Amino acid sequence: MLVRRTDPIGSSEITPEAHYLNRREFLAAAGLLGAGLTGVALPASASAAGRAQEPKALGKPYGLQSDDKPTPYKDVTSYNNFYEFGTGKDEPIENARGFVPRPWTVQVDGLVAKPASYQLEDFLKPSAVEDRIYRHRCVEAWSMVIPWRGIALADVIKRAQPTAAAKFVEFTTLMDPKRMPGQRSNVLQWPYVEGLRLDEALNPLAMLATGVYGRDLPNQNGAPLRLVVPWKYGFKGIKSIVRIRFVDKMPNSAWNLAAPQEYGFYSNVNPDVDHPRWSQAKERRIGEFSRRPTLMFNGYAEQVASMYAGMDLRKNY
Ligand SMILES: Nc1nc2c(c(=O)[nH]1)N[C@H]1C(S)=C(S)[C@@H](COP(=O)(O)O)O[C@H]1N2
Ligand SMILES: [Mo]
Repeated sequence: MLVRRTDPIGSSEITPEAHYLNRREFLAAAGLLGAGLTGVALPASASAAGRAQEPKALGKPYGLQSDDKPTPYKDVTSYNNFYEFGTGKDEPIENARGFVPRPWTVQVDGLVAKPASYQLEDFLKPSAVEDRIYRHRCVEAWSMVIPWRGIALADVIKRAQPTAAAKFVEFTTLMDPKRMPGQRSNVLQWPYVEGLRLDEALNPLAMLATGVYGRDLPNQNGAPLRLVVPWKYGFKGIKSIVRIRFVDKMPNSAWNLAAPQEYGFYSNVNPDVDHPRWSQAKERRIGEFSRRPTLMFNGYAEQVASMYAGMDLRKNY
């Protein structure tokens, strides 16, 4: 059997983060060096402008612990997995720079009374836009706290009116190798797909995000529309969605297709179920150095645990 060593993730799971830290240190040093070379201190106004560029963390906090504070905008938007734009976490910000997420069509179909193909603006228009600050935990054992902007996924589902036969929701990313250079390699099966059980998709925490920090989503974060399910590992948060399809059988998901023994359909954050190649008991919050314990369902147990009552979460990982 062919074992593909590709993950969201990687057998190289330590290296990219070390690379990231080194790069940040390098940039900081380069900044200092630059000022030193010109021999001119930055004018007060320039440094004030620099500070003003950090957008305010907007939103109602959900599931935050007392020591959770929003991860800086720069980190949220420069440390990303988005294999359509490269497998390194520092690549999407570079390789997605020229991506134009307009015009954008979202197809809603499958087992629904109201299938339709929407222009993004029409798809969003009837829904209330909310700012919510969520914890974000990657399967790779790093985490962030992210102020998202978006709409409730449940709102979109209610508009579509799923039939009684609909049991799952499948999401699909844009397929366009001309605009998404990563799709020219077979590192994953394209297009990227993900799925939720219908009750999970209806959970009030599940969002379709259109922004971070009160601004439109940067391309590397999944512009113009991506899924946010904060009790699940980050890879469930499919980016640049073009299709939402209601189905009766459990849909495929990109990482489950790539490595089924490592990435299950449910992908709930669970400190008690280790990944086959590393522990899930702790996580490194981006920007911090010591690791913190991982919480069951990423701290959202109160809102989501009942959906998994009676399920063996070691089998349904
Ligand atoms: N289409 C698509 N969606 C994707 C991915 C991807 O490679 N392609 N990577 C996933 C993984 S592994 C993670 S951790 C999150 C990262 O999301 P973030 O940029 O908001 O942190 O996006 C997820 N969504
Ligand atoms: Mo991930």
